Amino acid sequence: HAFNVHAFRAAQRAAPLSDFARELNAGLSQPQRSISPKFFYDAAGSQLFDRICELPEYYPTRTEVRILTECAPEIAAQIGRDAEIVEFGAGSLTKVRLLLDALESPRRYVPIDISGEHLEAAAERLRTDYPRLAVQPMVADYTMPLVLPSREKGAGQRVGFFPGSTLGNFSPEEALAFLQLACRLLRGGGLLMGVDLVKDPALLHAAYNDAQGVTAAFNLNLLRRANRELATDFEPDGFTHAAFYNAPLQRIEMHLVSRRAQAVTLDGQRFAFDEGETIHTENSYKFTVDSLRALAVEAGFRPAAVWTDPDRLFSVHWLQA
Ligand code: AVI
Repeated sequence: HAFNVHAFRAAQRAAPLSDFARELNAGLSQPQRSISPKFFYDAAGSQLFDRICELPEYYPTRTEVRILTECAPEIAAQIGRDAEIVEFGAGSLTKVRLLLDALESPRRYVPIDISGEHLEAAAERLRTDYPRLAVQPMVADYTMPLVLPSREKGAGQRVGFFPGSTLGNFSPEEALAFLQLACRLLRGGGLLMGVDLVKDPALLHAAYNDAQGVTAAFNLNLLRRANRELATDFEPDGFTHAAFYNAPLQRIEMHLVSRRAQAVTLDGQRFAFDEGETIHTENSYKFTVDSLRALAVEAGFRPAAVWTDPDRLFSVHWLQA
C-alpha cells in the first residue's frame, strides 16, 4: 500500500525530536562531549526540577521568592502603574504572582514559553485569579527575535520578567545576545531579573550535590530521555552525576561521567566512552552584583536598582531599557 502508517507515525514522532537528535549527535561528536541543558526539561525532568527547588540545599528559589516578597513595594514603585509584564520562559507562572500582587492595576501579562503544553492551563488559572489582567501567552523561543503584541493606549511601562537565574545557564555570548534582544524589546521600560551570586564554593557545591540525589536524578534523566525518545541505549547506571564549582569561570559545571569503558548507539552511529570520560550537561554561571550590572550596560541597559537577601546569596535587578 502507498500509505505506510508505520513510516508515517515514525516520521511524526521524529519531527519534533529532530533538534534533540541532531544536537545530541553533534554534542557527542566533540572532544569534550556536551549537550544543551535545555533538553533537561521533558515532563520527568520538569518534575525533578520542581523537586530541586524544594530541596534544603537549593537556596536560589526560596531566596528569590523571599526577595520578591520582601522588596515588593520598592519593586512596584520602580515599575509604576498599568504595567505590561512580559515573562521570558514562563513555567508554572507562580513567581509572577508575587509581582502582580504588588503592582497597581497591571494591564497585561505575556508569558512566553517554548512549550505550549502547560502554558494555556496556567494562563487560565491566572485569568481566574486576576480578572482585570489581560493574559496573552505566546509560544515562542525567546532567545530568537520576536514580535510582541503592540502596546495598549494608556499603558504604563513594558517590563520584562526573567527570574530564577536562567541567565546563568547561557554562555556569556548567549547571555549578552539575550540581554541585547530584551533591551530592544523593552525600550522605554525595563527588565526585572533574578541572578544567583558568587559565594562560598561549599554552599554552591551542596546546592548541586543534594543529599537526596534529586539533582543527580535530574542530570541522569537526560540519558533516560534520550533512550525514550531517540532509542539510544545508554545504561543509566553506566554514568554518574558530577557537579563542581569552576572558580576561574565562576560557574557550576554538571557532567555525566562514564563509569567504565562503554559504547552507545545513536541513529546507527557508535560513540565510544573511556572510563571517566564525561558529557558536559550544564553550566550555571554565578555573578557579582557588579559583573551583572556591567553585562547589562554592555547590552544597552541602565542598571537602576538591585535587591539582595541579607546573606547576599541571590540578587534581583531592575534594569532600565
Ligand atoms: C534553571 N537553572 C537556573 C538551574 C540552575 O541552578 O542552574 C537548573 C539546575 N541545575 C541543577 N540544579 C538546578
